[in-house]
Amino acid sequence: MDSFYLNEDSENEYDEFTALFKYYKQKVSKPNFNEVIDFKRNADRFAKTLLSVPGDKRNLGLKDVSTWESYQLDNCPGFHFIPDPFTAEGKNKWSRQCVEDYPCDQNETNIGFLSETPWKISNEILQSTPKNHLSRYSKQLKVLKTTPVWKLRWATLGLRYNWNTKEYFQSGCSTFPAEVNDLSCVIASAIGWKNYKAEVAIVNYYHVGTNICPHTDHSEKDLSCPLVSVSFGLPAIFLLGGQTKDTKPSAIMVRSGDVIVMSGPSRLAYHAVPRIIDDDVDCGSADPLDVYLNHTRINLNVRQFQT
Ligand SMILES: O=C(O)CCC(=O)C(=O)O
Repeated sequence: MDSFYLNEDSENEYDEFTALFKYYKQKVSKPNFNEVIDFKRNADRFAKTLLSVPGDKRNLGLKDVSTWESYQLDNCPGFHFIPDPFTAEGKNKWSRQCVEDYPCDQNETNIGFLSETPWKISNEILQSTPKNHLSRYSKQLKVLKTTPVWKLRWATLGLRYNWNTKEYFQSGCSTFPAEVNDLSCVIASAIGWKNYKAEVAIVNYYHVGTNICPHTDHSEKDLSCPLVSVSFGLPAIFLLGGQTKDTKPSAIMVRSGDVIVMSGPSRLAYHAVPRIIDDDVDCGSADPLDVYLNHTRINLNVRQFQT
């Protein structure tokens, strides 16, 4: 299965959102990215706001908050894009937690409840000299595909989620990581939302060729609280539309460390990730985490459930 939320998406329907989703998702030929909004490469084309939050947040792996910028889109009020507010160490720390810690600790995953980290890639295997004319890159990918971590698609933190009914289970929740709450509070507060309380998160793990279909996140009790979304690893195309799939979405380039906040009217906007962008180069590292992130995108998607 390479798509999440297949039952919600009507792939045979024709609407503006589905049409663009299919365009960016296509495998036959590489889509053209000319229309993709790239806040990093074309920053001068977009209005930006400087953000600030008092206090030193370096313990959360964040750069000085007075250096953060936020971009918004006229056609989708409440949407904020904060280009990579993390330090390099911060990105490493958060992605490692997403792979090593969050899939266990009584958090449910698509491969069940894990008693230990699925992270089992030996440095030795990754560093060993490639045989049979395989480049190191191909060898690393081959090894990765044999490890449990490759099977991870999602993990839920806090309240468990019923993917069929799209409701949260009220019981059997795991302890929500305090640090994820701290991180989300700083981000929410930077866009002016005080008293955020993160209660649920879905960690999505995407390999090249996988995607998440058009959907809205409407299962939370209080839909006025922002959704905070943080990405690590491979870049991706993120589609952001309107309240129905008849609105043509904007395509936005999301890279490692970038943060998206969906608040106000954008909180219930259709969105999707049709394509993970494969750099297709040897990352030059034998650190298993670097190798994993060279083939994967991680998205930590945080919500407040109720007021
Ligand atoms: O991966 C992303 O950027 C979006 C994930 C998402 O939409 C979700 O978890 O509901």
